[in-house]
Amino acid sequence: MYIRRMGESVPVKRLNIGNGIATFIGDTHGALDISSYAVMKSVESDLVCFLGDIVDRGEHQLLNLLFLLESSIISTKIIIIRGNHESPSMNSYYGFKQELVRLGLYDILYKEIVELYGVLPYACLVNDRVLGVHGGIPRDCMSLDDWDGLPMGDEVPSDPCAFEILWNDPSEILAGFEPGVRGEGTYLFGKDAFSSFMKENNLDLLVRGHQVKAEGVESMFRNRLVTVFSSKYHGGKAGILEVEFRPKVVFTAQTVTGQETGLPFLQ
Ligand SMILES: [Mn+2]
Repeated sequence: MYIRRMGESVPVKRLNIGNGIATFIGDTHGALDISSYAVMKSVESDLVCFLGDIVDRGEHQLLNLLFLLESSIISTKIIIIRGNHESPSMNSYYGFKQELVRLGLYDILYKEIVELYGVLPYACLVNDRVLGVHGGIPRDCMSLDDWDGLPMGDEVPSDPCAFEILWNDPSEILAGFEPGVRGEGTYLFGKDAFSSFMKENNLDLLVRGHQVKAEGVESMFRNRLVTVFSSKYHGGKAGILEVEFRPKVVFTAQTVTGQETGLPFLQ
């Protein structure tokens, strides 16, 4: 039902918002109040991009997913890209399958949810200058033109580039790529790899989630990469990143707590 309503499925969602404001929300992991707050804030933004990892871990995983799907269908300003937790293997270990079983909805809903993971974009590109992904840059797809050819519809990304976009992490102490600590097929990317990628694709800023940050938002690589983490279930603050195109790209970090969202029914 949702897939039919979600429209065209593309690996890289390209958007042009002129001299507007794009808001990026990192991993929410079932934090429905943070997601609701961000969607409400979308009236002040020209785009709100959720960087994946919508389910697993938190209190309202299914509601969070359905709320964001509905919001993205109703409003073209709201988009969701895929995280590494939009995957059945992760959902087995980190709580989403268990939540669906507990609600008595597993048999009814899970097959369609998994199909839906396969149509979520791997990246969003705003004004050709700011790229949003869940994890990071992959070793063997240094041109965004290659990303446009990534296969869609996979339960778990079969293409190594697609997999790494969801899983890789930055490292300021490395130059190139090194195997990551998250398991087979995951990599860390260092400053030279990052610089090459940004130059090759003429980008100003890369925004990604995937790593817990105590302050919710953290920048690296001389402010050209920002990690945003927006779940309240990891002990840190929930980050929100606003990127203004003035037309120079300027970003501002904010944080919010569950209490501050003004949605007490979800506390
Ligand atoms: Mn993640």
